Amino acid sequence: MSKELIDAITNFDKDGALAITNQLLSGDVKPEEILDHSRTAMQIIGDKFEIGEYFLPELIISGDILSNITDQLKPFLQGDGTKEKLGKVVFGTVAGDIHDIAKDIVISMLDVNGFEVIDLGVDVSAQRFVEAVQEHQAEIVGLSGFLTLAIEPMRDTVAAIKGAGLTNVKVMIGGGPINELVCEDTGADAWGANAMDAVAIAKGWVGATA
Ligand code: B12
Repeated sequence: MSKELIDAITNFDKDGALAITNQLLSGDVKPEEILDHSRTAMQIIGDKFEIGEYFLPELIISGDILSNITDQLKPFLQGDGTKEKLGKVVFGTVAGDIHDIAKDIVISMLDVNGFEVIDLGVDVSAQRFVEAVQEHQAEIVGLSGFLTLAIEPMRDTVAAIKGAGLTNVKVMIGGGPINELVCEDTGADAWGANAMDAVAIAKGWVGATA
């Protein structure tokens, strides 16, 4: 069934992909597992785009399919039942980058795990992050980015936050090109490969058990 889902996405069969997602969910397959298969499919499409076999329309169509799948998954994302808010997180996709599907998934997971998340959207300037942290008195900032070109705005955003004297605020980063080296380079406090990492990192920072 997982192969069927990957095939449906990579064949741009939206109805098929949504029907399979439904079947998987009613068969008690975890949303995280369905996300993993979707990610594999997006990787295949991204790779074909990179070698010039696919173009922007294919990215747009597959992005729309993935968006619809994640909307279907959101009610099934389970937290740990925490009722009181653990802390505030300001989250956004950095300047110059408009990829937001992954951002929305991470925000949903933080939300169901007890965090209050202020979603700044996409193409968010460093200054806007600083203002939002000050306005909401957030303890944590999450930066998402999928373009290699997003790394520099991430570095600028970390510098702007620390430069504004918000030295107690922790910054985590994630998205396509992000790894340990990029994390060190940007000066961020942590990086994560997926939404569960984001939850574990944030919980660690507020002293809650992961
Ligand atoms: C869909 C898509 C699009 C859609 C986005 C739709 C949307 N609403 O988001 C559209 C069509 C808009 C798009 C546009 C472009 N795209 Co695009 N896109 C993709 C694609 C196929 C999938 C991205 C995605 O959503 N993946 C699914 C998510 C769910 O996967 P995930 O990584 O597992 O998500 C987890 C982690 O990232 C992590 N995470 C994410 N953020 C954070 C944050 C924190 C704090 C933490 C801890 C974790 C975390 O948690 C997530 C959930 O578990 C990728 C290919 C790929 N391999 O990723 C290319 C890709 C990212 N795009 C690419 C490019 C080049 C572009 C364009 C420049 C194309 C163009 N010529 O215009 C434009 C850029 C526009 C812009 N200014 O941003 C390149 C980037 C290359 C590079 N290295 O810079 C890629 C890699 C394709 C490729 N292989 O060439 N794109």
